[in-house]
Order: sequence, then C-alpha cells, then structure tokens
Amino acid sequence: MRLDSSPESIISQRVQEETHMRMFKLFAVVAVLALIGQVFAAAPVSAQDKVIKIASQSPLSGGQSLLGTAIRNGAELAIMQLGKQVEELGFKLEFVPFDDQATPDVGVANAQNIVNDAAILAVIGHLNSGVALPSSEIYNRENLVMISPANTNVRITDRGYPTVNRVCGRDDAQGAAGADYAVKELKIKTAFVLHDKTAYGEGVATFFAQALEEAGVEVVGFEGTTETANFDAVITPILAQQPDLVYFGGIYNQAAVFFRQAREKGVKSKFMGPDGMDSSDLVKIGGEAVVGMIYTTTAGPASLYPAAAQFVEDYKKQFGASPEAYAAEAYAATQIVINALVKAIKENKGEMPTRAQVAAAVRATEDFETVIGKISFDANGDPKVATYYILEVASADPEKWGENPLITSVQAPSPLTAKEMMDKEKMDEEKKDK
Ligand code: ABU
Repeated sequence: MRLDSSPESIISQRVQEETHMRMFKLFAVVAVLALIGQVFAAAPVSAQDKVIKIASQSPLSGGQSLLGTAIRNGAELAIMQLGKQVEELGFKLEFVPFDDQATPDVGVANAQNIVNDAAILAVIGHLNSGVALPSSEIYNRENLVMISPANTNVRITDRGYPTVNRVCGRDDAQGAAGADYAVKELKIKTAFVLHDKTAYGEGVATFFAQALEEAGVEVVGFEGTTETANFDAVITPILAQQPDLVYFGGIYNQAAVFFRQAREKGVKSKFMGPDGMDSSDLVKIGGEAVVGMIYTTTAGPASLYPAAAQFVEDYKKQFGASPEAYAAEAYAATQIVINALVKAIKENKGEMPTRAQVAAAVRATEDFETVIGKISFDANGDPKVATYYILEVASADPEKWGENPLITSVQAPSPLTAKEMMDKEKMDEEKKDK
C-alpha cells in the first residue's frame, strides 16, 4: 500500500476527519435530545394519572333541561369552590357533565362511557328515576359511586347497592305526605290520579292513591298518559266526574300543559302534584291555571337552610339565574363526594383511591354538614331522615317561583332507619319488662 503524502491528500483526509467528528457530535446531540424527550414525554403521563373526575348526568337539553341544568350547575359550583381540598393532596379535580336527555337509553349509553373513563370516580345524577335505575346498574357493576340529588323512586335505594345513594327523600313518604295534606287540610272526598307512565310518575301516583284510599277518599280514576300536546281524551272523564282533586304524578313540562288545558275546558278541581312540579317552568307553561296548585317536594326551599344563603348568592353570580329545585341538593351531593375523595386518598396513603374505596367512603357519610343540612346515609344509601315540604304556587310569574309559600313540612325516617328505631324501642321495652 502506498501512502499518499501530497498536500491535497492531507487536506482531504482532515476534511473527512472533521466531517466524521461533526457527524459524531450531531448524533450525540440527537441522542441526548431523545433522552431528554423521553423524560419529558413521561411527565404528562404521570400527571394524567393524578387526574380525578366527577361526572354529572341530567337532562341538559329538552323540556326538563331547566332542572337538569340546575343539577349540573350545583355540582360544578361545588367543584369550583371545594375542589382545592382534593388538589391539595396532589390531584387535579375535573368536572365532566353529561346530557342524559331524560331518556333511559341515552343515560345508559352515557353511563357506559362514564365507566370506561378510569379517572371518573363518582357520578352526581340523575334527575329522572327512570334514567337513574338502568344507568346505575352499569355504575354498580363497576363499583362507581352515584349520589342522586333528585331521584325519589323507592327502587333507587331499595336494591341495596353499595354504590347508589341519594340526598333527597323517597316517593313512598312523599306520596303519603301529600295524601295526608289533601285529606286533612283540603278535606277532599274524591280524587282523579294521573301519571306519566315513568318509574317516577307511576310510583309516586301509586303511593299517593293508596294513601288516599286508606284514608277513605274515593279515587275515581287512576290513569297513565304519555300525551304531551292534546289532553282531551284524559280531560273528558275528569270533566264528567269533577273530582275534588286532580293529581299528576310526573314532571312539569308535561303536567303544566295538561293543567292549563284542564282549566280551559272547565275542570274546577283543586290541582296537586309531587316534586316533579317544582320548577319555575311550571308557571311559565301553565300560567294562571296552576296558581293555587299544591305541590310536595323533597328539595327544600333555599330560604330554609341557613348555609344556603351564600350558595344562592354564589350560584346567581356564577350562572346569572336563581337556583332551581335540586341545584342545592346537587351541590350537597358533590360536597359529600369531595369529602369522601379526601378520606379515601388519605386512607390510601396519598395514592389514587379505587372506585370501591370512594363508594365505601361515601356510604360511611355520617352527620356531614352540607349546604342543605346534616346528612347521614343508611345502609341502603337513603338519608337516614328526609324532609318533605308542601308548598302552594303563589304567582304566574316564573321570577317569583322561589317565593312560593311553604305551607308545612314533615320529617320521615328512611325505611331502614324506621326499622332500626322500632327494633330499638322493642328491645328497650323488653329490657324494662325484665
Ligand atoms: N323526584 C323528582 C324527579 C323525578 C324522578 O325522581 O324521576
């Protein structure tokens, strides 16, 4: 081999060496950048692991969206104001509202999406028991806790699911409270009872009618209808009988149309309904026809809760409207969830809790102070004691809905609490006799 030592060859060799060196440096820089990139790429993944989400499900569109939006807003306000309790423990708390459209199929499809998101650890919802019942089957299968602000159907909690709770009352007690008032104060002798054929409407109408009959009132008609526009077929038999009272077990958007048409057609009976009537849209749709109507509700008027004054002010400021029924209950339900999350994270030594741990912490809620008062859950997820309010519609002006006078209220224990009280009484009696 012959070595070429000419000046041109030496220069060419140096150029080659420098080129290799530059390429080596370039590779080194690329390698280091790739390593740094990997480190930074890993950071968002671990930050994502630290996200906890609370979902809500309620109708945000359609005829019942006024109450559904109130539920979403109540939950959102609580997360905005109290989320820092969870964030101080190193987790980002996010709110994910879903629109169930007051439709069981939509609620179930949303529920499936909700359980598929591992970051969702609790659900606030629903408005409609007929949507909550099938949706909560899915939550329960995945240990995902639900607290309902508004579902009053008895089967919500009577299934005994460890994940299903509510902060409102129940339709067995609501129906009985309404019937008691109708018998003792309105002194009715005959009643026509309608319902909307939903789990809620039919359920509460059945309890109401049963309690009337037990008190000696003649229930001259008990019918379900899904009509929303022309109620002639329902009104005709009512007109023929002119009962003392007409009761509609259902929701305001349908019932208000019925009540208006019934008055226009000459029905003179007193009108009454359950908490599904508790919305300013009842008078917006029903007008003067529903003024003087009596309704029961398990959503206490905000003026009754000392802690609710601030809530009402903050809600108006945030959403530009007065809170409708069940907004404060949604806030209270979210307070309970946040409290349970904090407990579950601490019990889990600062790590992300499982859904089952959060569900257990919610169910253990005892004497917890919320915006609607102290709440303790019984073993089925009912509040140990609930309050049932009876109000009268005072004005056809929707702006004055919040001023409807409270006629009376009654407290009733949940079935499990009532049984415990009776068992204790019996034991005390037995002890005394010994
Ligand atoms: N309780 C009022 C909302 C209707 C429902 O429970 O289905």
